[in-house]
Amino acid sequence: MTGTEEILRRAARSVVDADQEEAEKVAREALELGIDPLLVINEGFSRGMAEAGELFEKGEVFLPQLIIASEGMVSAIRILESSLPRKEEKKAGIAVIGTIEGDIHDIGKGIVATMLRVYGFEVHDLGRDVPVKTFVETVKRVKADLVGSSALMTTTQVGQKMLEEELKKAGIRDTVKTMVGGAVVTQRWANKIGADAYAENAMDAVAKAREIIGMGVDRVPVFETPPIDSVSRASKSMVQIAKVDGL
Ligand code: B12
Repeated sequence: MTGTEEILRRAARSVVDADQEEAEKVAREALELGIDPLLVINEGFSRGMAEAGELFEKGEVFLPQLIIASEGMVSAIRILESSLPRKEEKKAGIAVIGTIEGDIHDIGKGIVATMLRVYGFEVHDLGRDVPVKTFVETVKRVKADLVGSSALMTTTQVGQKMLEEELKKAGIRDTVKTMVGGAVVTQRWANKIGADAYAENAMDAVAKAREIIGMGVDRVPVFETPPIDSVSRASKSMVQIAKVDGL
């Protein structure tokens, strides 16, 4: 096993074991070894969170442990983010992002925000549990090119639809592109509510963001990091994707 593989394995393990100290240690060691921080976030910690989620669903892990696991992952990501490069000097666009009201899941949204920043977007991260009106007001205030909303629960997914409606009511729907994501969200849902794009993971989000704000697919960034589709698929398969047609 190479040094990188070992780091990725330990990163994933630290989340499954809800071992915050080890998660932070692995993040620091990864930086010392010069391993790509995005690789460690996407293929190490995120993989571990997908596994922890599976155990949670099976009832083998309980909420308090999942909370500690999440905290460990968040602080490890913070350490890794401190050394992330900015791939572009020129501003790619202005993005507003947040997790829909009623939903406190923010790890994936945070990774998307980070990736957008790395790829040159000015990102206004509103955090989690964000009322639709705050999204709308911020889009207006910062003159955003893009607004991304995250929903991890079927109950909060409806907020993404409300966002589409409220942007229309405010008369600014034509001035901003909308992108939706989160474990329960699908391309079908995005089509249904009239969002401009759906992205399955953070890298897909960067590519789609650039595409919809008119930077062209030919300029989609080339990542050194392997695709994390596997993580997203694992994550999705764990979620009972509800029939949201009625929402
Ligand atoms: C970690 C976690 C938690 C943590 C959250 C910590 C945090 N700070 O975020 C804690 C322990 C606090 C938590 C709490 C709860 N959770 Co929870 N949680 C999870 C879990 C296991 C993993 C989520 C995660 O972080 N994944 C890792 C990241 C990297 O992946 P991701 O979020 O999918 O993000 C990626 C993509 O989706 C995409 N993406 C995400 N956001 C966006 C946004 C945009 C714009 C775009 C383009 C893309 C994009 O890119 C990301 C990066 O690749 C999921 C299971 C799952 N399969 O998702 C359950 C899950 C989401 N939780 C669930 C539930 C029910 C809850 C609770 C209600 C439990 C309870 N009984 O209290 C509470 C929620 C309370 C609330 N009001 O929100 C359910 C939701 C079920 C449903 N279908 O509605 C799930 C699916 C577990 C389950 N199957 O039961 N949870």
